[in-house]
Amino acid sequence: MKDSTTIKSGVSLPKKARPAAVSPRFSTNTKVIAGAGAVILLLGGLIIAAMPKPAANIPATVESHSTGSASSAGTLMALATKFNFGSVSMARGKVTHRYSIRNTGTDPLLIRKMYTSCMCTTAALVKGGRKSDPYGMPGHGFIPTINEPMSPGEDAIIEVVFDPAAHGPAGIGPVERFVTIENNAGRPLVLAFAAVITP
Ligand SMILES: [Cu+2]
Repeated sequence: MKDSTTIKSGVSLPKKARPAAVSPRFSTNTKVIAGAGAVILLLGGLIIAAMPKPAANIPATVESHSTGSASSAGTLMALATKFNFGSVSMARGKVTHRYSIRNTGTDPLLIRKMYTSCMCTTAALVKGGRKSDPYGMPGHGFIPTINEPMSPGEDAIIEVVFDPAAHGPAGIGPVERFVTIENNAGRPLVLAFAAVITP
């Protein structure tokens, strides 16, 4: 009798305790799962919040497109960019050289400005039977904007006049001068010449 009662009570107690112990375990597990779900939702929200950043690239692509389409198809070239007068006598006066230039591109271009590196040198544009005013050195006179168009394949002449006596007797010896032709198709075209000035 004593054994049976102790067995009954011993058996009955664990049976009551088990369901009570199991049900709290389920509830804690669901809380952990719910907590993990909240973290995933939070991370998802952060990723979505970070997504609009690539949209900032749109203005950059528009910018590169507009610069790419701007006047890059015209090209101003010279048959020869350098010339050597050799020995030039002050007593014999001014000397002239004609450079041939061409728009070798596929689009029209504009010659904007022309100027020389020294007051002893002038340059004029000769095109279609017309000759421009001679342009000199910036600072030795106002350099106007020319805006002379050149069609694709069109030729022109840059007529350069050099005065060996412009610097007086101190100007004897070797010299190098430059003519710069600004245009809307790219970098300025620079023509150069050399001379050795004698009395
Ligand atoms: Cu000079």
